[in-house]
Amino acid sequence: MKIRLVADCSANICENLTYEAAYAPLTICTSEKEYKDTLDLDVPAMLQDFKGYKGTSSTACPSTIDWMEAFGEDSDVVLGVSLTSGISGCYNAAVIAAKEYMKEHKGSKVFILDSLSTGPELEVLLEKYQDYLNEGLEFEEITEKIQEYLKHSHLCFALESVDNFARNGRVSPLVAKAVGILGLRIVGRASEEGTLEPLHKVKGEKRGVATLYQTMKDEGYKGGRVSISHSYNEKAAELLKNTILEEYPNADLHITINRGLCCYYAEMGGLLVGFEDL
Ligand code: X90
Repeated sequence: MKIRLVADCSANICENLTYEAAYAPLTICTSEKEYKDTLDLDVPAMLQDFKGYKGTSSTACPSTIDWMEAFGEDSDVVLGVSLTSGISGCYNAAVIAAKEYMKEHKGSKVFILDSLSTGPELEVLLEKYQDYLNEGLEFEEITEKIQEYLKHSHLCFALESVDNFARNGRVSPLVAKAVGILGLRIVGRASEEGTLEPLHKVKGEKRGVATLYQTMKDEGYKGGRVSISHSYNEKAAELLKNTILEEYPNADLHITINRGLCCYYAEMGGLLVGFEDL
């Protein structure tokens, strides 16, 4: 039986997966260029281009064709997770693709979870799918259990800028304006509705990380699985990692670097953390 784990590229690259995995790409567009966030996108080069770029930019979710390609040529089972329907059409496209795929590949089963989140929370969810597969659970059991697990997984973030969110109308201009002050970081979470919810404004990186950890604990973190991702800010990611391990030395934790889409929205220095409250 051919099994595939699938997400969109906002999941970054999940190195802990032993099953075949694929990522449907979103696209980041400027008036000069389009960057399709596939595995071969040169993210540092894209960020370099953005440094000198003053024009408009936007993003586009994967097409149904992109999703179907990610499902593979002849998969029997596809377990997928998409970035939040609260701020993107990504999930919608995935659901249409899933129906089409099952029509074209008789007998195949495709399930897509609306994560109501993004980034490293998707990684946590993919790893959970993998646990269920390793336990030998059936497709239907897995799809039920992952929806239950979603109630126990969370995303928190510390961002130095939400300009690209504002530029694309994905947070209110009021929120964007409040963060725009130099040196301030916004610490928040993915809300129940799958939108960006700012909770605290803090000055400086150290305080940013401390507040991020406190926010994780407020969301119920107690030593379980964690995935940290960052936009070229290894120092902050390591600081968060050590803060977590100090209290929970056995936490199952790893760090990844954001790919194109997360780098674009979380912007340079941005730190994201996906985790379970179990
Ligand atoms: O064009 C599209 O459909 C893309 C829509 C937006 C994608 C957002 C990805 C954000 C990545 C930011 C972290 C905090 C956001 C939490 C919100 C749920 C990184």
